[in-house]
Amino acid sequence: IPSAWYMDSSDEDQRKPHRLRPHQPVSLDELKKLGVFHWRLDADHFDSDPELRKIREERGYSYMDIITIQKDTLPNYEEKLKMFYEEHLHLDDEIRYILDGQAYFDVRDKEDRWIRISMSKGDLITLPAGIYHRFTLDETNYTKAMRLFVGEPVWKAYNRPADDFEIRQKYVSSLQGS
Ligand code: KMT
Ligand code: NI
Repeated sequence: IPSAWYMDSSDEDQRKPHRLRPHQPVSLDELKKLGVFHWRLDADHFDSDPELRKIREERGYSYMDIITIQKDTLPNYEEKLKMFYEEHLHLDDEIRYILDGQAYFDVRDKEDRWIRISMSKGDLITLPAGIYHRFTLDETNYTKAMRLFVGEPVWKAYNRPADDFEIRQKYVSSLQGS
């Protein structure tokens, strides 16, 4: 919870699980070493959840909005999904809380291999600034997610290669020795 695994390299439908054979799971501890953190919360009561309030206060997540990713409700659905699945990084942490449905976040490990993180209702995840990652719906084609941010949100994504950014170099050096 959530579960994560190394991906195969087939170019089949991105919405499929893409597990390696044999299955190679990735633990929460391994994700932590990459700077990826996870909480499991009560998504049915997100608007009054003291645990969420505490996380937001402690980490300064003052901004939040809710995005429903589904063909009929998201403007420019196809275009956005395509963008989300381009390998990219941000200058700030990416903080997402799945309120309904499910989805995958893929992150690169230290050896540049893809790890697929399966997120479902109640999972909150933080991806560190500078990590290469991407996002996709799974075969259910629906998720509702809270987006959190420290201060005014900056959604700008830099597609790979973005190795010259200071934040990228900072992230890479943070991996040393962990
Ligand atoms: C991103 O930058 O990868 C995203 O915003 C993913 C979609 S939000 C659930
Ligand atoms: Ni992103």
